[in-house]
Amino acid sequence: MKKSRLFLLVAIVLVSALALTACGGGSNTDSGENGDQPKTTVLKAGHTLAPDHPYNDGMLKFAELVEQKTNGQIKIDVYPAAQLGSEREAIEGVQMGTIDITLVSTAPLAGFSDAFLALDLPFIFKDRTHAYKVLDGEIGQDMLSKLDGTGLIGINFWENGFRNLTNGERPVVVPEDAKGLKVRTMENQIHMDSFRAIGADPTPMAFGELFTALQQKTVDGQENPLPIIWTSKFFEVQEHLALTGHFYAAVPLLINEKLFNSFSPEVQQAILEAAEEARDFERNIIKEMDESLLGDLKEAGMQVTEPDKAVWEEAMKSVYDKYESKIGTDLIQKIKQAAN
Ligand code: EAX
Repeated sequence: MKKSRLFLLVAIVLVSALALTACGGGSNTDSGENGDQPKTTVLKAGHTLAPDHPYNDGMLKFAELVEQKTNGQIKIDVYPAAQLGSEREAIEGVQMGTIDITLVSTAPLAGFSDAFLALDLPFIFKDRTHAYKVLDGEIGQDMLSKLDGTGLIGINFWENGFRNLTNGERPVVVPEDAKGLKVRTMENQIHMDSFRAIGADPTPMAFGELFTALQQKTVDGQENPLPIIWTSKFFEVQEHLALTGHFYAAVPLLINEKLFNSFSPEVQQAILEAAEEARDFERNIIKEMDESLLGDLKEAGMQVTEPDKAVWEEAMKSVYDKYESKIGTDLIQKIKQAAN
């Protein structure tokens, strides 16, 4: 989160939360032994990925830092592997307060807010540096602020990464090779239209159902970054990997708005600072895995192709025409210009 938004957010709560004397909200709140100790609040945080995916490392780091920075006032229990529901269910849960925190790709958020649509356009980001410049800068912070009032606070963006196409049928190099493939996508119209543009048959599905669908060949393929292909063991049920890098999946860290606003200004600042450190920690692990996993995936039997990304970008670009008016030409231009 940009420092200016961080301090603006904290400044606003300083004024509005002066009357608050202690943490509120969350679950399993208990006071100290003799009652005059600050209460300990235990929060529930969920995500959909495997315990050995960087989402989990990042969430555990976040929990450790929040506990440290609040002197034990806030503890966070982390639930991986969709134990608290799919990403759509987790977003609803955080909105309602049945879940306190979640980490989701922007794609399923399209069902709740248009704020992030631009981020799911094919080839919108040139590389990580470009993505971080946009996400951690004014554009990304403005997108997150559009969640305010929806029951969600978007704290900052973590990373899922550049998504690659896998399938169980045939090698894919040029877009035509994917024609007719039944490809599982996230529940996002831009993702689905991007695969329709190349003649594939997109099937939206919650992540938790995907491994079985691939195993049972209900779908031919899927698309995800290498760390997910590895930690969710998709190499066991997908022979072909095409390094298309067609979408970049940014990952907002979401917290229940009422809960966050119930905390003292000091606790809020501690949470915001911990989220910044945990984000950088998580992004670094994703980057390291992205750079090291290709050999492991080949060793695990995947046949890897390296398509010409410019050809895929050209083949998917019609989705820009379809969504430009909804997203805003200026915003798309601003994002693309940030690459320079
Ligand atoms: O956000 O659904 C997906 O393919 C996502 O990459 C996953 O849920 C992590």
